[in-house]
Amino acid sequence: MTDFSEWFHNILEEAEIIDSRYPIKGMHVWLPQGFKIRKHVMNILKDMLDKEHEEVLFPLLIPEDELAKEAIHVKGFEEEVYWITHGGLTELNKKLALRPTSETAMYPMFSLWVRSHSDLPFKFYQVVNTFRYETKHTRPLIRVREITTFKEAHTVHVSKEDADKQVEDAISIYKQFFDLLGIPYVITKRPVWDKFPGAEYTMAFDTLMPDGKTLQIGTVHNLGQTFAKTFDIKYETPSGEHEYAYQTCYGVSDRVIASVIGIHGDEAGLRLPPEVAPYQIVIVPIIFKKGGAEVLSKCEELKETLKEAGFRVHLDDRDLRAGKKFYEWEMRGVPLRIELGPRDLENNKAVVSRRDNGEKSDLNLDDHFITSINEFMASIISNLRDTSWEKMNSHIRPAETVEEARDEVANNHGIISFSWCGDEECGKKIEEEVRVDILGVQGEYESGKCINCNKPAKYTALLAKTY
Ligand code: A5A
Ligand code: MG
Ligand code: ZN
Repeated sequence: MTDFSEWFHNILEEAEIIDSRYPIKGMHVWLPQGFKIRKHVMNILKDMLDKEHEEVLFPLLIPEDELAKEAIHVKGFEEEVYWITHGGLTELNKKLALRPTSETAMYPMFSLWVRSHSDLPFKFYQVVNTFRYETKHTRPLIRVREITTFKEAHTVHVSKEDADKQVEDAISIYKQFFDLLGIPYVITKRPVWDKFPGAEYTMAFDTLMPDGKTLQIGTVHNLGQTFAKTFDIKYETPSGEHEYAYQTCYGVSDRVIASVIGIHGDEAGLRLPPEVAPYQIVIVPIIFKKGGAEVLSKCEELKETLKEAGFRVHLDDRDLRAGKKFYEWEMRGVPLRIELGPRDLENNKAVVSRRDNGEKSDLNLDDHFITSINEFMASIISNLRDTSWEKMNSHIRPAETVEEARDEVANNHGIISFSWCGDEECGKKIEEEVRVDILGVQGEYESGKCINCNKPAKYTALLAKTY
């Protein structure tokens, strides 16, 4: 991929994921193929969340006074909020914000709902659109002004320990989710100047895109008692006292779909993990002049068997050259293609071709062939996952000095790990000197010196050019 940005833009159009010609900057139309991928991706996550969370749906609009209540939070979002000022011709006496995120929509209600310790924990989530007037360069799915696939979970707990534990649980849910999609990630604790507005701390998942820039694909925030104090979310303890609750929230967006497309894609187009592919299998009959009807009816039979086994399968019986069909389905990322011609029919077999690695093999159409298909699917996702992790890991390099970090970044080596004292001023200096962002820290560091100030290092930190 020589120019990722151009590749990404083209594939969204060619594979009919998104139409970016909608006449508002940063807002796009989901097309049928994209919508299906989005649906399957979100269903994976929803199934995981549904085990312990309950799905809810809050209004899109937030009254100005509620949004303004949490000072740090509103400061963080003030330049990104869209406002509704009129109802028809009448000026509203209270402006209404289009949610940039839903803390200030939900928490006034949480304050009404939380009564006793026995009501807790609360674990809610919703999948909604949110609006952010982004000033950085917008890109479909990656930085949008209408985030159409905003999954936000919000939890309430009786103790700090429970909230800390919830952060760990959320991280483990997101790990499983990204693993199922084969998306590699680094997890860091964001520097204080980059945490979510109002949070005690933010844990973030970043992945590495093919152009060497990292993309934040998920965040988990420990909100402590900040919002509970602002919105008066209190519970009665067993001994009858009233205590402020502890909260967390965590979210992902359209960026997850951007990473599935961008990270697995290749020169020929999409390479979709079977779980999220609109069609998992496409059957292409190889028809010559004779024997066409028999081949077609065998293909129909195959399609029905695969459908009954639970696969999303399509029989492409259009009157087109097989090569043209191959090209098209490869571009759309269909994980498996089955080709069947008159010779195969005689031998009761077909040819299976994998999109992930291009390998072709014979498939005996005996009683066990569904087992073989299942094995192919499992092998495809594990191959996509392994190769993506290898690629990302090969672009994580250590740097001993600020100069070295700068060179590595300039040579497009992705993510740089380095020793850092943890000091805010020093960190900002590093960001300035290397012209990158510090993603965050990965844990306590035992020995060594900060690459910038030479003071004893506290952490191993990561930096990268970011989206
Ligand atoms: N309420 C919490 C969960 C929240 O809003 N967190 S957040 O601000 O970090 O957003 C959650 C996730 O949405 C981010 O991790 C990022 O992956 C994604 N996101 C943020 N702004 C976005 C934008 N303009 N376009 C696409 N995705 C975005
Ligand atoms: Mg920054
Ligand atoms: Zn330092």
